[in-house]
Amino acid sequence: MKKMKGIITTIFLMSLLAISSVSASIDPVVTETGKISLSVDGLGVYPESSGTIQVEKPAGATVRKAYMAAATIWSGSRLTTGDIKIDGVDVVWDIEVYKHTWNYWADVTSIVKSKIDAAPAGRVDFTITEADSYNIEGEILAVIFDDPNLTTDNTIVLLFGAQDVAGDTFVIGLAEPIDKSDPNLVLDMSLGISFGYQTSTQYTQYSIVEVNGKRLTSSAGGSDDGEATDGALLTVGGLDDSNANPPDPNAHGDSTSPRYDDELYDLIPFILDGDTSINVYTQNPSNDDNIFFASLFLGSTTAVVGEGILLAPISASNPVGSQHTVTATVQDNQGGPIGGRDVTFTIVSGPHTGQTGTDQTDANGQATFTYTGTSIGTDVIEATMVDSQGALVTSNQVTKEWTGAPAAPAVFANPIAAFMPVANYHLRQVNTCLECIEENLPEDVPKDVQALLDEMQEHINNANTTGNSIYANNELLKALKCAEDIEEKLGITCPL
Ligand SMILES: [Ca+2]
Ligand SMILES: [Ca+2]
Ligand SMILES: [Ca+2]
Ligand SMILES: [Ca+2]
Repeated sequence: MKKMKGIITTIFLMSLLAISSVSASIDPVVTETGKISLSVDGLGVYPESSGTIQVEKPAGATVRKAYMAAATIWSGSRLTTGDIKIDGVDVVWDIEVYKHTWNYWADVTSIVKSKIDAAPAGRVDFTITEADSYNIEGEILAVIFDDPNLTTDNTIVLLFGAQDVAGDTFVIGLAEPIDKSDPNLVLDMSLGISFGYQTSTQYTQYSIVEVNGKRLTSSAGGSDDGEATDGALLTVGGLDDSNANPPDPNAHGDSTSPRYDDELYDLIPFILDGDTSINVYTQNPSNDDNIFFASLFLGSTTAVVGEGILLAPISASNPVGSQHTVTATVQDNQGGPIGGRDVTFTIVSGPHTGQTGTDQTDANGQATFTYTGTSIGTDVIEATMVDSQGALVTSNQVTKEWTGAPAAPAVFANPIAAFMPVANYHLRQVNTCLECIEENLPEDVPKDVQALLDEMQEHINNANTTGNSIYANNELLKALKCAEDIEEKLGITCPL
């Protein structure tokens, strides 16, 4: 049984529909891209009814979004508004999922943002209060920061629901192929699990995770962020954990290290250079772990999980007067291409704001939009489509910087088909001179130089339009003479 409560955003609407159509699995509920970072922490308390959950605030960062996920004990009772409080403020649930436990999701941005934004960099503490501590296993707080100190666009995906113990797969589609040589590349995944119990005498409860068909861990679970007692069993990869992977992906832990795995993972070893998707499979053979949360931090990467739309390239810079093409890729829940889907492209800010275009995806799920830059500045472009659930889905945003055109001498020489080889030789010389003059032309072109450029252009035009190669050659020689004069006036020597 699922129920939606509260005010929901577009992205929530998408995910709610996804959750209600898929029986009890984790699904993406939030995808954010930009100069953003992520803080995740968990808490499980019992017999106490309150404890501290933390946020790590980067210097100068502000909260973009914050979410709480919570779970009850196995076969527990439903929660209602205020059963969990953050600093005394009632958490109002947006999504409720039941499988073996009641799992909850809430947008808590309005509760935590002002305190975090006002706090100095570092740890910020929040007091969590549980109305019935035994019934509530624990909480996860995930905060997405706008971080002005970042230089790359990152993607953060948060997934919520309830894992199918028999096995669930989700696919992360990437806007651009993975570039493993990129020093900023980060592909960290964390899992949030409740009712996991791993002690020095009990380490047979675990979940396995496979990435692109390769085993990542066989020891996910435990009460790393809580206590080893019912009512406090919670773990999530996050603060004070390491993205180092379990050394032996097949080990279940032992009496000395029952909690062999902190649920924070590095997916880079599991992907290949050029990969455009990541396949994650989770399963719980012991049938008593509730995997209800996952986060993905994709540093220097833009991505989408589930049915969605990606726009590329992420950024580009060219002089005005040139054309720019962006490509949208539409994928289904399995990461496969969706063809025949209408895509609308919109320039949402910048000098070309308001320009739009539409295209339909091809068999590769791709649609394109091309426009010519006429003004200097940076455009922000996005693409939208209506997904199979009828919800409007917006892509990541990409930027296009239009720079000042190189001081254009207003002359050009194109390859001329009618030319004899000798004329082509002179054509190459003219082009070489033009390039050199262009590079050395001052911003304010002197009148006498402009006159010579105009004359040069005329000779080139004559060469271009005649069918007579001898005449064309003579015109090019005259153009070269102009170039010589221009060089003299500019005080430069161009190679021939
Ligand atoms: Ca509790
Ligand atoms: Ca942890
Ligand atoms: Ca663990
Ligand atoms: Ca780890």
